[in-house]
Amino acid sequence: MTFLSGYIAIIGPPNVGKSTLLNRILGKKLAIVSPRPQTTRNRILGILNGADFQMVFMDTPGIHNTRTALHRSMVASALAALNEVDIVTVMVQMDQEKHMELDPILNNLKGTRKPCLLLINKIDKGPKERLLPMIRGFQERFPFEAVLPISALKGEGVGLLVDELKSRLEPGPRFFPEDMETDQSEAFLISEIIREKIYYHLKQELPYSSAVTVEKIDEDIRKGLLSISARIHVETVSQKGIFIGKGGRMIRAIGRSARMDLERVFGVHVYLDLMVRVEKNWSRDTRAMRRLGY
Ligand SMILES: Nc1nc2c(ncn2[C@@H]2O[C@H](COP(=O)(O)OP(=O)(O)OP(=O)(O)O)[C@@H](O)[C@H]2O)c(=O)[nH]1
Ligand SMILES: [Mg+2]
Repeated sequence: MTFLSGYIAIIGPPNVGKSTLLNRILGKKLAIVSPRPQTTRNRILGILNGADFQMVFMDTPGIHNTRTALHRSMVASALAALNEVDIVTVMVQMDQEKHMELDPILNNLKGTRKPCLLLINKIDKGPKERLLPMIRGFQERFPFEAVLPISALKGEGVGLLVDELKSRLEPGPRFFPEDMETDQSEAFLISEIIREKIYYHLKQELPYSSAVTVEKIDEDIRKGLLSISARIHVETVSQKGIFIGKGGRMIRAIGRSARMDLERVFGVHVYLDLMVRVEKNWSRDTRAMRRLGY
């Protein structure tokens, strides 16, 4: 029996459901998800292991027009994924009209010999009769090997997608140990879960001005307790005030939801100490970005 393996990129505009799909395929939450665009900032690997195959999925930041240093680096890392993988899946969502935001992606894919699949996500939301003309439109725009309607949230079409991908794997090694599901460190996963809660609790542009670092993790196995100390970095003093909130209400709310999620993920009690710190205009400063993990 030949062993089959490959890297598979999930790429597309912001907010179409790329991270939701990664989580759905892996059957657990590896990537954070939010109703707002530009949630994912780093590439995240999810490794699907079978007896005779290994598929390494790469979730990427959404591709969009952008100016700040942070967003430029996000988009660059997503586009670079196209060169590093064996199979490309491009995701769009049903309720978008023209899908012009695909142009930079399709331009980057021109001339590639890699199998490219188009995923139309969120079919649970849209009228099904719109699917057929959409599929045809995409096939005219780019020689996709397949156009697959899915619902990453509900799971519809996802099994079929995995089968389609499996049939395109080539003989290759197991890139990662069989019991490995992601390349993320514990600290990164913790900082992402905290960041996810920020997207839910804070309005408008505020989440985009924040970054999270984990300063310390102490595990007391006897007590089943994980003590985490983490920092939220914001760009201005006034943002710091909003993140803390009246009498510390906001930071407590973020901490509480993060702690509940962390307890679910790690299966132990969590003590979470959160601090807010100003790192002036960090998202425009590549050196500060590097310090914060971007
Ligand atoms: N109805 C519906 N909602 C979905 C589906 N897939 C994802 N969503 C929702 O769409 C929103 C964005 O999902 P994400 O997975 O964060 O999207 P993303 O493409 O990773 O976004 P970025 O990381 O910002 O590029 C979330 O609110 C999801 O719950 C789907 O199949 N159906
Ligand atoms: Mg994402």
